[in-house]
Amino acid sequence: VHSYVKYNDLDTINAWSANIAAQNSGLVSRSQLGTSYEGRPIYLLKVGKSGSNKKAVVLDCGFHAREWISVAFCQWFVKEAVEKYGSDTQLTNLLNNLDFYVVPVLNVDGYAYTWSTNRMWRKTRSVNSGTTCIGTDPNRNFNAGWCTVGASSRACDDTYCGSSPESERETKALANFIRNNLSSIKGYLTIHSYSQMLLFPYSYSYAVAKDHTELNTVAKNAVSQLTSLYKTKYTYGAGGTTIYLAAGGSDDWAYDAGVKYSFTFELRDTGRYGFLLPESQIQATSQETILAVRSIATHILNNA
Ligand code: 0X9
Ligand code: ZN
Repeated sequence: VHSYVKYNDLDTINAWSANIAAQNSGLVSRSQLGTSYEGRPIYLLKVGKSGSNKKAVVLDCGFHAREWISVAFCQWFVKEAVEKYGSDTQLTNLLNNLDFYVVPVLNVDGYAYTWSTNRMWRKTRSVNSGTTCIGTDPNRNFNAGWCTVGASSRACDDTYCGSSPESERETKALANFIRNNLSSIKGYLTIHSYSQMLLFPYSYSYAVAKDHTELNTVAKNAVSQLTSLYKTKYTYGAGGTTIYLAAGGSDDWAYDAGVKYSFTFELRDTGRYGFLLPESQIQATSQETILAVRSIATHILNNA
């Protein structure tokens, strides 16, 4: 049975997404973004009041299979949208004027595998030729300095970049969706864990993004909002200098494709529990993170 304060398995999440769309048809609709390597559907929720020429923000969770708090956050975000639409002024204004395209779990095969077999799995579950090692790191598989730094060309490694950019069905599906909707998509938010950081381009080099100053201000304000709730400390900045150089990420790719407001969240914690963040922290983590997402979305609405 589904719970917002527990980690839910993929079948439960898929049943939840069908339900929340059916029960909130004026605000949420579900479609299929694509199909995974192992044949699972990858769902996409469009969250927003219908209108014409709306700007849109993509919010994805579950790139890395073991980052369960990310997946929990996307569910919380949709729950808050449907529960507070019409009463919360800021949220109502955002949903009236923006569409959020939410991918509750991108790496569905990997996520299922963390439930069935190996809780610490990170990658996709695609077969690699010439080895028994499985999977590609989806966040090294985008065409942004692909496999030049902070990524491995060895299929057995956790940061394997894949056989070519977008070699994975999961990354190809997301990239195609963004490419096909570039005229409306103004923001790209990808949710990972852990380390309590808010990152923006670039991570594939130390090059300073054209919009660095603005993105830094947006990040600073988002982190300030996040921290205001429970005093959770976040750092923020360009990925290369704030976390590490790593090419092939979706944030850098989306930015270079033309999505100016492109951010990676690294949610709680800073290592005490790491990827095994207790369920008792889902609520607080989600609530503080939503404040940051609202802050970024408000900036997009007013400036994009
Ligand atoms: O290394 C990653 O993919 C992310 N950290 S994680 O621990 N969740 O794996 C950081 C991604 C930052 N952005 C890029 N490297 N493009
Ligand atoms: Zn991650």
